[in-house]
Amino acid sequence: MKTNEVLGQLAELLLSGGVEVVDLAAELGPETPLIKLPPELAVDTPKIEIHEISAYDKNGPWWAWNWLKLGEHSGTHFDAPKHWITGRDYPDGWTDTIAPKNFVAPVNVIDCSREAAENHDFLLTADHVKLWEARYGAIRPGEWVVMRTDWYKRNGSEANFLNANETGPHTPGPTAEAIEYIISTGAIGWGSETIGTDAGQAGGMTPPFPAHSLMHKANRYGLASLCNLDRLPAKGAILIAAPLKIKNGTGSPTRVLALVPKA
Ligand code: 23J
Ligand code: MN
Repeated sequence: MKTNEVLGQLAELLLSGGVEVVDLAAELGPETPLIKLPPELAVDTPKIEIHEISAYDKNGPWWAWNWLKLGEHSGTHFDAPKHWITGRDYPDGWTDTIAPKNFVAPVNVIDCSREAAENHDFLLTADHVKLWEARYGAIRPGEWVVMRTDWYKRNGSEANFLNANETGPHTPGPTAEAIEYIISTGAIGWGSETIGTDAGQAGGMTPPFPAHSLMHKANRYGLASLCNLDRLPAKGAILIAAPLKIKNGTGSPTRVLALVPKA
């Protein structure tokens, strides 16, 4: 495999459309759903604000621009290891200190859309991940693993997306054992279509919020509020997810993209 030939072929395929660029990010704005944590436990991220500086007017006659009020963990976003107490000691765990090679990696897509439609609290187990590997091939070190649920189709409505009632939020996610197994494969990160990388009921699991707690303890990453995972193959796509280089950032809204071979 000659590297320059492969990159040249990729360039041709990008230009011809043989490799498609699929947008895995949701629109970012004042309507973007944000996580709501129990008020006795935590302070929430404020709603996104987009403030106009000028729009080809007296504030800037030939240009338009805005300034933003924007949480690190808003919309489609990247979770850095420093986000969680278990990952607090990794010097390369901030958004500005993660090695950039980790922002481009193959992705494994586990389709749980049928299960999540039947059970909003569906939990992906380690056995389910192993069965998926038996069918599609091993998850290799350095790759992403993402959970397709089609939950992104609810992203337009915060109430529908958070799906909370008097017993809290009800959204699908992984068990602690599934995350432990995924870490054992050497996977670089775990992604989901829901508001965070954990299930809605994950605050009551052991450990609480296992996707956050265990992935970040292992210096791995998270991706939340992904869209369009139904447009990806189980294997064979390449994920591009580069957080903003926020100084000492714990996460960042991210325009996550996938390079997908056209069928
Ligand atoms: C803080 C506490 C719990 C969760 C989260 C943040 C997220 O989902 C996040 O955006 O990292 S579950
Ligand atoms: Mn987050």
